[in-house]
This record gives sequence, structure tokens and C-alpha cells, in this order.
Amino acid sequence: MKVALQQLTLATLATLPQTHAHYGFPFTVLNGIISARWEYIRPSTTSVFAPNYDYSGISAMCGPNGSLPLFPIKTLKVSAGSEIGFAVSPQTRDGEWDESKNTKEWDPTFWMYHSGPASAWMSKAPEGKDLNEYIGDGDWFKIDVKPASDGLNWDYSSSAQINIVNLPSFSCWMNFTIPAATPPGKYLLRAEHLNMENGGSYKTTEMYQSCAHVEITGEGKGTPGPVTHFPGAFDAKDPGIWLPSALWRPFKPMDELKEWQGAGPEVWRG
Ligand SMILES: [Cu+2]
Repeated sequence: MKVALQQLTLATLATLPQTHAHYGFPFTVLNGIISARWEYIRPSTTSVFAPNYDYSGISAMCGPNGSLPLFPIKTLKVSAGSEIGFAVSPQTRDGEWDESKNTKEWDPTFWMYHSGPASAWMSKAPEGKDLNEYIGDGDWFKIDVKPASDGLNWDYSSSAQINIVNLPSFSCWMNFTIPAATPPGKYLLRAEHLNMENGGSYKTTEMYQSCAHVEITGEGKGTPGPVTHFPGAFDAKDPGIWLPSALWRPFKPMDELKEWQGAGPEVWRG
């Protein structure tokens, strides 16, 4: 990672992890309740917390080897129209799957220390198919994006004063709204956070993605679209992925940051 050291206080410096491997999102947040680790988030390989640069590959969907979960997980019931969060975690020191060293609880002192835009996507599993067996090869549509609302600072950033639970008051999770018109059913819900400021060079954008297993309830009768597929939903040259002008922040508000819609299709809001 690259951290703008001049922007950090001594206090935050002291709490930066000594050895970090960036971050991931193994927890969901619904109605104020933070899930257990990997309770509803599809576990992929141990490299799930490393930044992903394979924008056009299959791992861009749910992480490395994320076409099927590493082990079966539960499905979270979410009513259409509600907001769902993805809470951040550091990688455990000696490997995510080392039971003896794994920190299973959500750590409120850790936050999304990169600043960047976020987006959420959905793909419905075939009728009658369990999400643990759905490889994500169906239609995908985008349901929400989180740009820099003020044109200056990404809404989910290392310094955003949101998601205050105890402390610190930084971005500890990112929220997305499920469109009210989403038809009921079982879906993969993909969340993505990007660090586009890692030098600004081509193919240096750090991509962090997680997929939750959710069952949408309600009376939604919308037709989500436009749709796309993984792999191939986007590539490294898409301005939603590679935006050199993001580096000019924070000298002046920029429409490119305010109106960021991400790579791939436009957002379906139902
Ligand atoms: Cu990083």
C-alpha cells in the first residue's frame, strides 16, 4: 500500500498494523448487527485480502478461486429496499485459515485505510440452486455506487467520519442499498472497494472484492439491468478502474470523482 504519511496523525500511525496485507470484507452488517467472520461472505483463498489486479479475470468476481466457496456458508435474509454493509478486516498474521491464530471477531480499531470508490453488484442463482453451488456465471447487474459526493473526498476513505460504533470513527464498513424492486430470490451480492491512488499508474488500482450469499425477500417485480458477466465485466483501461485524475485530489473538486459510476454497466436502482 501507499499511505500519504503527511495526512496521518501520530496517533493513527501508532495504530497502523505492523505487518499488513491490505484488507478484506469477511463480515456483513445488517440492521446494526455484525455477522460472524465468513458467516455470510463467500470465503475464497488465503490471498483474499491481497489487492486484486486481475480486473478482467474471473477472480474479479468474488476473489481468487471464488467461483465456489472454500467451505459452505449461510445465506443472509435481506428485505428488498434495505441497506446492507460489508465490514473490513485485516488479514490475520499467519494466514486466514489458521484457526489457532485467527482473529474471528470484528475489530473496531481497524478501518479502510485506503481511500477510494465502492460499488455493489448482484447475480441471481438459478431457481432451486443453493448459493453454495452457484458459480456466478449468470447475469450480473450493478445496484449501487459510492463516489466522492463532494467531488473531493471518496465517501469511503481513510479519514471519512462515518460508521461510528465505538472508536475510531473511520470507515469500518461500506453500506449499499438493495433496490426495492429487486425480485425475491437467492443472489450473490458482490461488494468492491478500489484504491485508485496507488501511484496512479496503469494497472496499479487495488481492487478488494467480496461476495455475500443473500436471499432477497419482498414483492419486488423489477427487471434488473443492464447486465454483464464475469469474467469480462470490465478491464484495466476502464475509467471506473483507472482514473489518473483521482491523483489531483484534493486540490479542487472534480466532476470525475463526484460522478464516478464505476466500471461496467450503469447502476440499476429499480
Ligand atoms: Cu494497500
